[in-house]
Amino acid sequence: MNNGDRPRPNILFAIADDASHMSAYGHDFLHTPHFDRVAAEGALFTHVYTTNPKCAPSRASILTGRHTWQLEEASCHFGIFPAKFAVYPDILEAAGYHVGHTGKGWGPGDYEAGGFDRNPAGPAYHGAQLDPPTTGISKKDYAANFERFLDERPADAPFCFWYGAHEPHRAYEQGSGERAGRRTADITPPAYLPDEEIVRSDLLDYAVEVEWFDEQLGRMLAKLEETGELDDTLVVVTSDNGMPFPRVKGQMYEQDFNMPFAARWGRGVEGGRVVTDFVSFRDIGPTFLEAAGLAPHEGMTGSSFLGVLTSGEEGRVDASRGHVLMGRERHDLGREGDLGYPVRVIRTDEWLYVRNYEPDRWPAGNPETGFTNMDSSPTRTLILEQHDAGEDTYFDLAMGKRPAEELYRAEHDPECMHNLAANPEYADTKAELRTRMEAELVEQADPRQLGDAAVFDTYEYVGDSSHSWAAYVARTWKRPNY
Ligand SMILES: [Ca+2]
Repeated sequence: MNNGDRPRPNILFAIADDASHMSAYGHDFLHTPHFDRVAAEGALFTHVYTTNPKCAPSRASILTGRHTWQLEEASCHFGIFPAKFAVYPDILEAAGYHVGHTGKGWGPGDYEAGGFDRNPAGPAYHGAQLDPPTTGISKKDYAANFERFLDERPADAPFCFWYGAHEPHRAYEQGSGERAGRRTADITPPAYLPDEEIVRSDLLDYAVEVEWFDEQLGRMLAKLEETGELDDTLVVVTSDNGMPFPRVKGQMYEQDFNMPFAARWGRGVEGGRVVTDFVSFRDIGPTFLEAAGLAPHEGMTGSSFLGVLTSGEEGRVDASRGHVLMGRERHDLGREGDLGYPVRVIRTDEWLYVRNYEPDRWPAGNPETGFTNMDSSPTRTLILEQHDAGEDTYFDLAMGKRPAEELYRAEHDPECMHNLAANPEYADTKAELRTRMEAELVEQADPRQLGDAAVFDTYEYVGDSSHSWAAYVARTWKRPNY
């Protein structure tokens, strides 16, 4: 479709860091009135998926409109972002948009080594700080940075702004949720985490951080209302990957990459709708370009869902949007040889099929160097203490080695607790999903599917290497006794 006679909109893209929950979905242990407002006055999506559930590769797919295995070094965490991949903020800037970002843009990783001279999310607007009453920890005032960005806008230029909160990424101030008046009795942990007081309290700490993200979003929406521009702005709110708890962030289950997602555009999007179309993060860039009246970019392999947004319809709007693919390669270091844990996944209306290519490796780091592919947290500590005491239910779920194939009825088992891959009743289903996924990976030129799997482990890691396998070997090396 084309953009008709609508003026090209401003674009406000708000992305939380590690949030799985918003109250619009019925998650009642937190309150996100501003996300909920965007959803109520626009569209609430139920099936939007990151390409890769870790900060840097997820954000790279958003910016480039490409799948994670189409991004070379930018497929990895703490890697290099090659500038040969065009990013939508640059394309919009060339078309006359005023662009900028605050907080966390693309990262972590090195964009300068890849040839960018600024963060691929756009020029940075940082600096403002606030002292929130609930925790006493100074926080970034993203909304004030947004106002400065607006003040610098040339007359008549539309804007494109990336609001990348650092929240609810860890670390948290332990107990901040309870001190803010939340009760651990009001929350039930998911089935893959121990139902213990410390886990409930950890989830409440996470909740107040999600709410900070939302509160700042609310101030940005209020500013746009004040200037009379809210209805001329396409507002999209989401998160880069699932919550920073064991078996979620960085892993390969439904709640690790099914993201909260709401979009509002007063002049273009009819409100009050729930949309079930499958959308991949690589579809976001193409959508912004189409909203701006631009032709699709040859470097972007995702497809615009602007037509879904502006259709006024709900439920499954575009019948072709019935599945997505996800995957991962190397995230953090710490596995033997610093190799990645490669996975590819297909999610259809009913099923989640997971292919673990190296089942002999540990999925979340390893016991020798620590489980470094899992953020440190009170919940992680509890599970490791249980493991030391011989209780492995939750250890096996989060840190344990996994079979080469997993199959979940994800629509009915979103916590992915019942692996049906070994059940003969579903052998045909599993084979069909695998065949379909592999054919699509070939079409998308995934090096792993084309016989060049080793390339992913050759990419440079630019983060802290103190948890690397080499550092572990150096620390534990003993002089031979001779
Ligand atoms: Ca993240």
